[in-house]
Amino acid sequence: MTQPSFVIGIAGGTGAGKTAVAREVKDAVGEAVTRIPLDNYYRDLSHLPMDEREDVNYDHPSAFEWDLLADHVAALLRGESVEMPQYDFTAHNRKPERLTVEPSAVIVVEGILSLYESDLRDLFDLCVYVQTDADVRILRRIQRDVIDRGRELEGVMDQYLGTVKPMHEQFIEPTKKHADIIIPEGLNRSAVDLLIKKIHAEMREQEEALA
Ligand code: UZR
Ligand code: MG
Repeated sequence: MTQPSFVIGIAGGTGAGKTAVAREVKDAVGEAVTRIPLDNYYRDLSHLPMDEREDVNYDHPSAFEWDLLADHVAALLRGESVEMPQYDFTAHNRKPERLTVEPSAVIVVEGILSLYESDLRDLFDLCVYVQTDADVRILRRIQRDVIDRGRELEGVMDQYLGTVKPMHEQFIEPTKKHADIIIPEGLNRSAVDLLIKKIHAEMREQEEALA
């Protein structure tokens, strides 16, 4: 497929509702949307033992392989398929297997620091920041890490205060200035509906340009 793509970056703090927005967009628009989770571009840490992997600061920009992600988005825009890495949160590491991603009309890059790196941002047609209060986000984070991922509450609290919160304030929150749209509380129905309308309009334009 050589049709041009509409690329959306969705950023925001942990537990803000980024993945929920991206999934909602995918459900509403369907096959034409490819989701690229930033998590999949955490650096390969296979060379480190587990105890050292546990100590990595996963909220710092240096944790991500930015060049690979930008290369992949650029390749999709050229109409080429890519081999997307997969991430394993339990192992704190990239999985050995990759997933083939085909070019599509809409690409959604979603993750805490999606709007951080300028080379990547330059590839985005629309920058979205999901803005949710820190108390709501930590409650969701506890729910996810303790209940869904079986972690100890103590560890989640230490990590939140030690890296998640300071990195949020230093690196994530400031990327809000790059946003074209700010969505309150993640799944804000009206905001997400507007985003979906915008995507449909862009897809119609792409189709008309090709006709
Ligand atoms: P979202 N993260 C982990 O907990 N373990 C890992 O191996 C890799 C990442 C966390 C990361 C960040 N931080 O806050 C969060 N820590 O995943 C980002 N610590 O994902 O936006 O879905 O919360
Ligand atoms: Mg998420």
